[in-house]
Amino acid sequence: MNRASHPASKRAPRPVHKTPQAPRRGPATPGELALAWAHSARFYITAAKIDQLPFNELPEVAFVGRSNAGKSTAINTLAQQRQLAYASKKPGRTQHINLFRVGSMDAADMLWADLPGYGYAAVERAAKIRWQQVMANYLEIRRSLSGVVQMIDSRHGFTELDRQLLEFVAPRVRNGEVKLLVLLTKADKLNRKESTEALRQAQEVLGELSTEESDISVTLFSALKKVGVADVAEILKSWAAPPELAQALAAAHRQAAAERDAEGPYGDGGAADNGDGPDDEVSPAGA
Ligand SMILES: Nc1nc2c(ncn2[C@@H]2O[C@H](COP(=O)(O)OP(=O)(O)O)[C@@H](O)[C@H]2O)c(=O)[nH]1
Ligand SMILES: [Mg+2]
Repeated sequence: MNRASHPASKRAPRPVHKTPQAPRRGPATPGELALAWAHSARFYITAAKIDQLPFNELPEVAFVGRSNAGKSTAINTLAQQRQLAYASKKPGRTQHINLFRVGSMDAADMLWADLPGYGYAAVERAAKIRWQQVMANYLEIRRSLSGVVQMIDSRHGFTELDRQLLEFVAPRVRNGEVKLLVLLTKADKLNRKESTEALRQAQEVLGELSTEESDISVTLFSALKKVGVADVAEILKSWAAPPELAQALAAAHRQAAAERDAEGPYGDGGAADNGDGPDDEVSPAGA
């Protein structure tokens, strides 16, 4: 700003003009509530192997997708946090399963699991196969898995790898044990006609998994233009544990931790809990 032409700037600063906030009209919408819920997502634990995942009785939702499909961006956008899922492009750093807790601070009602992206061109074959095995194991046998969110680049549709991944969970999607939500990402890059066609093609692929019991949905999604974000948050929130269950599990969890602490450093439990880290017992994925 040019001072000379604004003598007013020499006087006491004037209050910054702000557009008055529109008065709130009534209670929050379901979409707003769901976004507030998703915003509570916080980092919980990272596991390099499936048997390092904690035993979990909460519904667990796995985010999967080909590398570069927009998975990290989608998670960050849903949680309205800039860096919840690390958008690292380095394959070596992303080959972990990261768990997040979602829901109220004292009683989470869901876990999100960010699974390694698949289909990196740069990864050597042996590493690729190993990680496909980890994903297959997780998707096939993780008991707490109650939903899968699969990110598919809307411009490319389902690739062979995307279909292979779906095969791992297909039995449990068909019998309704695992719900499936497909996000057609980067939808801002499609025009109306292309969007319709992308949806149609996805529905055709997913039709093969559809049964009386299955719960499968697909939506266009754009982190950039905020398309589908609130809808996705609403769907995920509807998969969360009911409050009574979440509170009962949290209470049981606190009690178990207190009992372990009471045992002291020489008890069966070994070292006393230092309090900075998850205190869940570690057990195989199928437990
Ligand atoms: N135009 C557009 N680009 C996106 C969107 N979401 C992600 N991207 C871009 O796609 C690339 C891959 O995204 P990223 O979240 O890292 O993918 P990931 O490998 O699946 O985790 C990045 O360059 C993002 O900026 C979107 O909604 N619209
Ligand atoms: Mg990523």
